[in-house]
Parts: sequence; C-alpha cells; structure tokens
Amino acid sequence: MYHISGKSQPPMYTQALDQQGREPSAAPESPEQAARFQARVDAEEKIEPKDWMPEAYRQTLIRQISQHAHSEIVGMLPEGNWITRAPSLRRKAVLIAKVQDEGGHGMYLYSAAETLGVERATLVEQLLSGAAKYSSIFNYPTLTWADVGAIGWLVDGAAIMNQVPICRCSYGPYARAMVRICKEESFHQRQGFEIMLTLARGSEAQRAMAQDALNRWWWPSIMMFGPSDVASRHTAQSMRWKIKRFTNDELRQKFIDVTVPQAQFLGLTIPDPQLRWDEAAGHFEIGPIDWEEFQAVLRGHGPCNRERLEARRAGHAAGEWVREAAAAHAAKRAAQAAA
Ligand code: FAQ
Repeated sequence: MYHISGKSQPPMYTQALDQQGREPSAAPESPEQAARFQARVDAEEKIEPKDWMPEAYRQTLIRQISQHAHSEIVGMLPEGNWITRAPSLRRKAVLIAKVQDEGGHGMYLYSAAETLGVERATLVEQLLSGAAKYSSIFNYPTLTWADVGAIGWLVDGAAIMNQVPICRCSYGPYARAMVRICKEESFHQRQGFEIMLTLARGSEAQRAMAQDALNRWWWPSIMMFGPSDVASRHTAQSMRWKIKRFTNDELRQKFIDVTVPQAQFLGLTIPDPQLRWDEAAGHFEIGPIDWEEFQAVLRGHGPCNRERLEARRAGHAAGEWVREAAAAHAAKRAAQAAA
C-alpha cells in the first residue's frame, strides 16, 4: 500500500513537439521581460495572444493544448463505435450528441492553439504521423455497451477534474475555451453515470456487464492524470506559469475520493484489493499503479493505438474533398469581396 504521490517511475520518452510553430523571436529574452511576465501571471492577469510571452511558455501551451485537442478528436472513436448499436433511440440520440460535442471541443482547442501562431494543419499532421501524443485512455477498446457508461462516468469524470482548474489557466483563449467544454463534460459524466445506474439496477447479466466495464476502465482512468509528480517533467514550470493549478497526483487523488463513493452507490466493486479509506489522511488510498502499462500505451503499444491512428488517417483522407471545397469557397468569397 502506498500513497500515489510518493511513487517513483522510470523517465518518460520524449516527443519532438517543441520544434513546431513559428520560430522563436530572434531577440533573446531578457531577465526583466521574464520577471515582468511572471509578475503578470502572479497577479492573475490573463495573457492574451498579442502579449509578450516567453518562448517556452508558448511552446508549453502549444504542446498541451494540441495534445488536448487530439485527445478530444481521437476520443470520438471508442464511443462512436457504439452509435449504431445503442440499445434505444434515446440512447442513440444522446450518444450522437455527446460524440459530436467531443468533436466541437477539439475544434475550440485547435483554434486556441492557433492563437499561439501554429497552423492547425501542422498540428493535425503531427497527430496523423504519430509524432504528437493524445490521451492514453483512448487506446482501450469499447467491448460492451457498459463501456459507453464507464467512459462517461469515469473518463469524462476524470476529464472534468482535470479541466475545471484549466478554466483559470493564465492563457486567456485556453481558459475561455475550457468554460464551455467543462459544462458539456459535466452533462457527459452524468449520462455515463445514468447508464451505469440503469445497468447496476438491471438483470444479473447487466450488473455483470457494468462490473466488467469498471474492471477494465478503472486503472486506465487513474493513469489518465499523467505520471506521478516525481516523474512529471512539466508540472513544476506549468504550475509557476499557472497553466496547471494542481499537480497530476493532486487531481488523481481528488478523482479517487469523489469516484469511490459513486461506485459504492452503484453497488460495484473497484478492482483494487488494496483500496482503503485512510481516516487520518481523509483520503482513499489505492494500490500500485502499473506505470509500465501507461508507458507502453504512450509508446504506441496499447490495445488500440494502431487502430485509432488508422481510423484518423482514413477519416482525414476521406475529408480531403471537404477541405478542398471549403478552400475554393473561401477563395471565391475573397475574390468577390476584393472585386
Ligand atoms: N496520455 O510532465 P507531464 C477527454 C505525457 S480529454 C498520454 O505530467 P503535463 C475528453 C505528457 O503529455 C483528455 N500522454 O505533462 C473526452 C508529457 O509528454 P510530452 C485529455 C500523457 O502536460 C472524454 C509526458 O507525458 N485531457 O478526456 C498522459 O504537465 C471522453 C509527461 O507528463 C487533456 O489533455 C496521458 N494520460 O501534464 C473525450 C487535459 N499524461 O509532451 C472523449 C489537458 C501525461 O513531454 C470522450 N492536459 N502524458 O512528450 C493536461 O492537463 C496535461 O497535459 C496532463 C499532463 C495532465 C495530461
């Protein structure tokens, strides 16, 4: 038994995302500029696209926002897989709306990233080439209808826990995008919980399906919060810049504390024999996280990494004519406006 914040991990592998976007400004950053910038951040002022910012701040935001956008887009696939098989018209309509919302979140986030001077096409290319990361959670399969419930309950639940603090991110466009996204995620979480509740109160077979989904989604959801604080290479600086307001382990603990009682309410068992309430700490303690599994998924060896990227590449190729038509239409409108 151990507390999640104290666990050490092997180092994460690196991806070449820090070379994207426009070139760093030729003028070197002076300590005075950096100090003025930090003072603005400390005073809780929002940093806007035209403001001066350290190049590393800009690159950190491009990295995080684009990975977040990719996660929303790839995140449409596991649940999209169940749209044709949803058990009723109501469930189908709700699921279509949810998956569409995730697509919208991706679009807001790509737009927020573009305000930092990087082209959306560049970011999409990084996703399709496999150079950019997206959330580990979306590399797991949705085997039964209960998985759709478990994703809403656990994955959207984890996403909200992580994203509500980003509404207070120091970078204005990212913070503002997150406000609407969080409202929608909260609806998603409730629809997932309601699916789980229906199954948990249903037949023996339905209860078993709900338990099986919890068994498979619990640990990947715990890993979604990222490496432990001792292994997280970006957290300390991102906290100083108020891009992140809580560390990965702090958010993971909050999620565990909120979610374990929900599982108890559902009458389901968290798949962790070492889970226990620590009265003195006022928190649930969990057993060890399998960080090797997390890193394997990040290296591309999760159950569905290959399938997810193939689906995105096929989707992108199939959408070629739409992009061409939109570009031709925009050119025609621009020519008309100029005439
Ligand atoms: N998967 O130093 P840290 C959703 C990477 S949206 C893959 O701790 P940081 C909605 C990390 O990027 C879910 N990679 O990094 C939905 C870094 O790699 P790099 C996505 C991960 O940035 C629901 C390296 O490990 N949410 O679910 C993961 O300070 C249902 C070192 O890590 C967001 O993106 C991971 N789980 O903290 C959609 C929220 N964790 O770039 C459909 C915004 C870490 O150095 C259906 N992002 N890595 O090569 C964040 O809050 C942060 O970026 C963290 C990571 C917390 C994810």
